[in-house]
Amino acid sequence: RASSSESRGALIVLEGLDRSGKTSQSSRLLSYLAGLGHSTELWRFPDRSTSVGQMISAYLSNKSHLDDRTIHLLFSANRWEKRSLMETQLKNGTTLVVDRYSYSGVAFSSAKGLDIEWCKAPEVGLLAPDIVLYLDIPPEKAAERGGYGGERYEQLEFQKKVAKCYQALCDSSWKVIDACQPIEDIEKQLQDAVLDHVMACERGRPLSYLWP
Ligand code: FDM
Repeated sequence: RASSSESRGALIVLEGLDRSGKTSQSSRLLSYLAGLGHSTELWRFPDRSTSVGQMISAYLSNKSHLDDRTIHLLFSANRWEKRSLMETQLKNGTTLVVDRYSYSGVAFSSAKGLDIEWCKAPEVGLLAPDIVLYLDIPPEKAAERGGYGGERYEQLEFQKKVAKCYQALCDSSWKVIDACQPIEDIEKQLQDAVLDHVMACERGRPLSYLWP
């Protein structure tokens, strides 16, 4: 082969407000890619299985209280502790479908009033996604879907702020999908959006790093 480019899996990130449908669409996307014969894994952040993740989980369920910057850095640490495994899996050729990533980290913390650049800083050097799929839903519609489970951030007024912060992060590399459409339509649009990226990574698109 002429170049040093190595085949790898794609890093696919789904973002959106609570109740935007990320979690069910992530698993549908995983089944689709697996059905095409791709090696794939479903990941999510926060990863509550680690000791950092348990601190985050206690915070989200209001069992503990932490300073805004402290919890921000724990969310970031939770991604850093998974970074090397993430790189290994991608280089092994496994595509990762990730439910929330650094964009949630920045959007939710800056929605509390923290400076956006301060929020972005600890994410620098993490692997950059090949594509960000944003499931776009008006906060009021998301709230109507019900099932806010009572976790710390699951409140309409706060979700409205988060939506504005996501808008500030969104650039032309994001694929914004109207999350109010029927589930199957969303599913199809996500499938169409990822395929080119999965192929490009197979052909050896180099890994890149936050913030590109
Ligand atoms: N969240 C998630 C953050 O505030 N920062 C982060 O870095 C991440 C990954 O945690 F309200 C918030 C977003 C959400 C909450 O997410 C838990 P799940 O998807 O409901 O587990």
